[in-house]
Amino acid sequence: MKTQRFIKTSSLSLAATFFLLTMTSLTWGQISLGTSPFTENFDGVGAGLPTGFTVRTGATATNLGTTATFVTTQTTFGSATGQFANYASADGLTSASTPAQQNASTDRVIGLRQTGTFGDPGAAFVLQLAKTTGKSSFSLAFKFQTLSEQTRDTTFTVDYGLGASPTTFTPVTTVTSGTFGSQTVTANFGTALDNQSGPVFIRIVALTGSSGTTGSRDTVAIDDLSLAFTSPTAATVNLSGRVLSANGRGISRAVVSMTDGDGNRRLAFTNNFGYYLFENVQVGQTVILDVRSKWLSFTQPTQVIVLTEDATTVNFRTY
Ligand SMILES: [Ca+2]
Ligand SMILES: [Ca+2]
Repeated sequence: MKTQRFIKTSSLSLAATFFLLTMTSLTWGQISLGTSPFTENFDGVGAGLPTGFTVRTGATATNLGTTATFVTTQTTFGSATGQFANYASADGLTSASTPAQQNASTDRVIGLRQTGTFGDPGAAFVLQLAKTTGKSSFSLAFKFQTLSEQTRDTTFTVDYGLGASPTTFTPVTTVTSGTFGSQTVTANFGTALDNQSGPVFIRIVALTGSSGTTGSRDTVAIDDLSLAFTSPTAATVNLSGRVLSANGRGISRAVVSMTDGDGNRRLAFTNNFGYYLFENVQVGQTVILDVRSKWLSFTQPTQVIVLTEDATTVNFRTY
């Protein structure tokens, strides 16, 4: 059995508008993925963290951690205050760049300075995806930067947890702070994040304490994050039918036009038996079919079809 749905065209109702607004508010604070890749350069962190990003302390392998304050004030590499803050990116600067040069940089990052009482261990940069339905093969790339090299080093783990409040996190790769500058980190999630109907958390987290027993911790940061994934290419279907006289005879050389969801129009002529055919029409969209003739009038000259599979009997009849 074919499934064709004929829908009435009507203006968006108040109820539908309210529903859409509600849907938007449900995903507030999470990243709603569009096309791949999702990217974030953090250059706007002077106004706050981007949607879907949090900074946390108290994170462990079984605990997401508690949301920490992000300091939006421009902070310099040498600041010894334990906090997450808005720093200049290492890109284009050196460890000797002055505070004025750092503050002049529009290339910003989410930075972290750990101390004995702040985030060592347990500091985490966290991004939250609303869902990954229909998406697969996730891989993450970002710049891990050391902005101030101190005696101790900290190893950060890239891990992920699934669901609204995950208590299990799976490590994927690690990176350790070092000399001033950027390291590019890539994390391939395989199929682990595919097609999740609920939230997905990805963390860059200090699960273990910094190395060494004396001295300060490095100031580190993340920049230029990119999350790539694949979306299935939409399947196509064929749309066909006949143009018939009132007594059921096929009408040849009738013109049927199809307007797709993007407003593109295609034309097809009926053959000697009244059959027309549109091939390779993207499934899942609503199309409008029109039949026109100078000499004939039709009972239903316009039909609106929601394409879910091949449609083979979209017929038109004359009076
Ligand atoms: Ca940046
Ligand atoms: Ca160090």
